[in-house]
Amino acid sequence: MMKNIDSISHVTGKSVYLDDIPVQKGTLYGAVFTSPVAHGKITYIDYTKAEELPGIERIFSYRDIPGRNQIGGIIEDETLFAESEVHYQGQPVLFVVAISENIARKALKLIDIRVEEYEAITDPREAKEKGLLLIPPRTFKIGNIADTWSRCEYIFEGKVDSGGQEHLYIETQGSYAYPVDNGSLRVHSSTQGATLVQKMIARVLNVPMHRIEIDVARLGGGFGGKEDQATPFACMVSLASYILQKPVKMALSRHDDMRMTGKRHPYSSDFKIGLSKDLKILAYKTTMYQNGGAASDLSPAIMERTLFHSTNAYFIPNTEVTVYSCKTNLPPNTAFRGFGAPQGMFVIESAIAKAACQLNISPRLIQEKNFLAEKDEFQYGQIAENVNIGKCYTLARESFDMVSLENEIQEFNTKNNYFKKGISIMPLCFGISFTKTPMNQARALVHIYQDGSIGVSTGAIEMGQAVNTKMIQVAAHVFSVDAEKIKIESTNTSRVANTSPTAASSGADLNGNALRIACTSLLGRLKETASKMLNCIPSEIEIIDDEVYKNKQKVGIRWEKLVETAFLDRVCLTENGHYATPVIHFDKTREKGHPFAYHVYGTAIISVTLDCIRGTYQVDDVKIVHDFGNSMNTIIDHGQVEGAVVQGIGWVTMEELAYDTSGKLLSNSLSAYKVPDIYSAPKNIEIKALETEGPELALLKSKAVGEPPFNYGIGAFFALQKAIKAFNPKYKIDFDAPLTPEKVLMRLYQK
Ligand code: MTE
Ligand code: LUZ
Ligand code: MOS
Repeated sequence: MMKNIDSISHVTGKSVYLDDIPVQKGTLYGAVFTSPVAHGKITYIDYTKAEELPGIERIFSYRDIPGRNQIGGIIEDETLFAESEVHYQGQPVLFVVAISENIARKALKLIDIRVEEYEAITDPREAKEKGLLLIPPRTFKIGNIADTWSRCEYIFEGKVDSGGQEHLYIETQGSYAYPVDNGSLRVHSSTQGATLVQKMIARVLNVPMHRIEIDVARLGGGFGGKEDQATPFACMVSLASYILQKPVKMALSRHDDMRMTGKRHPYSSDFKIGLSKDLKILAYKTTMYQNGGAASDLSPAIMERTLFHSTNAYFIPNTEVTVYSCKTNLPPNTAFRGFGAPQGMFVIESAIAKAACQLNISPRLIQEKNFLAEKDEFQYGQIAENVNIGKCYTLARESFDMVSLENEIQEFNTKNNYFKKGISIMPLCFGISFTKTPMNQARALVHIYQDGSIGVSTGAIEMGQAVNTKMIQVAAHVFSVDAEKIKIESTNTSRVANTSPTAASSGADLNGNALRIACTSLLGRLKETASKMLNCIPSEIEIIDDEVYKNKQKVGIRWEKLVETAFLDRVCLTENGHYATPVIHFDKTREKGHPFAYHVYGTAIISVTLDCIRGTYQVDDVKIVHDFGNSMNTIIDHGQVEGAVVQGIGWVTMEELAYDTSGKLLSNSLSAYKVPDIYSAPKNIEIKALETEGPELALLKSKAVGEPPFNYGIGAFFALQKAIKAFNPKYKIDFDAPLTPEKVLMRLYQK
């Protein structure tokens, strides 16, 4: 199995990130001056003193923008620099450019600003009450809940809260821009969305997109945090570079990155669930309040994915799910692995946990009664095909001996007074494709050089998920040549244009299929050359392991010779491949369609041990059956599952964002914001693949893997909840994630 091509250069420090690009002579450095209050009107601003500081080149405000002061992608509601009003603490107001980063940061302290403060709102329900919505609410429904409640044997209601989450990519946001020929700019950006950055810079500068070249070597992590939010920083350095005609660079400090950028959306929700006597879920209604922050950013799309995944892996014949996207005075919240799906799944799993607790049964009994089956209709109209949830669950139940695990835990709990264990099952169904159909397209540009080596450019951005390794595998597979022959170039908008962000777990699917198409077409040309050389027809030719075969016989012509001959014969050795996912469509006016190419399924069993004196806990075991399809790289795919699970566990257990009443982020450093480390990661993660052929629409039948397994982590919440309940039967179960040790302790001794 091919290893991640970056692994050696990562551990030896040779991989190039934004900050490793050698800077040009005369490069200037930028720092951002931001709003000190969460909501208000700027009544006075004076930066003459800052400008006089030796080494300061210039300070930019919205007045210096030659084009539009607007960087909103889906909704145009976000300025690059505040004009008169400010809407969150950390909102960019000015961009200071100096001969060094130190001087630029020093100048920030000399800026005098006065803001007339308005009321700041941080709670989404309060925002909704006041009519502060980013976009109108949306509702997905199927069947008729109103007529169903009366038929339900049991009805339960509750409230569910889930918190935000800091991306904590190791490389902070940053960008480097410099003028090139013809009034153009070349911009290096740590972004998942090169074309979005290009488009917004062009908008801000009022130049055509062809003047702006974006180049991305790789990111030190993105996790969604750089799908939209790399853009403002790239726009700022570009503005300064364009006006000054000098190279300008900036990278946020960790602290600035944490306080200025958006995070996973916190949600607050109400649910009502109705079950029959035999535990079939007949009706489910939920109203969710998404904390969008001060501008839309990707919130409308995230809201949509919450709606799509609000019933997780279950078929519920009558549902009504509504999401309000609420405008608050926090930094605009944004994409984060799972993209709204985890928030939706947490609510349905909470509803099931509540029902099970009230009925005094294991939630598993409700879960297994309600799994999606073949040809069931999703709320959004897509008919479920190749449904693997039942298979994953059954395999997990059998191969991990789920029932004995439950019994062992029960036995442990009867024998131990101050340590309690809990176990939970987390099923998964996650749709693959951007929910906005037009985004599901990609291109790849392939050059075969005269010496037989191959250069590949695609729109995919490497951020640690090893998409570049998968791209090499695709080219090596189609040509049947040694992977050493293939080089993946940086992601560059001049080589591959109009890219979708590398997101929605579909980076490999979309770009890999474009690459497969380009390589297949080049292979056809090379076979034609070979057939001429060997006096036969192209269909008699094969290339296997760098050698030409005719009718399954080796003919003594190596790949290099074939390429050289084709070149001398003036055959075009360059090809552009284009891929657009077939089949998918969605009609927003009816909220029905077939938005996903396929779904990813799985089942996780999570168990925890709780120290009932201290409230501290350990996740012991995560046992997973995951539906990889026909995994093209099991090492990489397992790594993706492990990383995602740990990140998911972090979200529901230890990662707690705290703001004060003025909207200031208190958990703005790693001493105050706890992320999973090697000590808090589960002691054991066991991953078993569900063996299937894999769907045609996945890259080489290998399913997308980036985001779906994040959701397994949610199970840690319910496992902990059960451990608390085992210690304190009086604990009235509630749903307020993250379940930090402090919150656990309070619940252990609740009366
Ligand atoms: N893995 C690493 N190491 N670093 C990342 O930033 N991002 C995740 C996932 N895995 C991420 C990662 C997210 S949010 C997505 S959408 C996918 O990778 C994107 O890559 P793919 O589409 O190629 O799977
Ligand atoms: N980004 C996006 C995403 O623009 N649309 C999506 O559907 C999506 N899904 C997951 C992650 N990012
Ligand atoms: Mo991932 S949230 O789609 O970048």
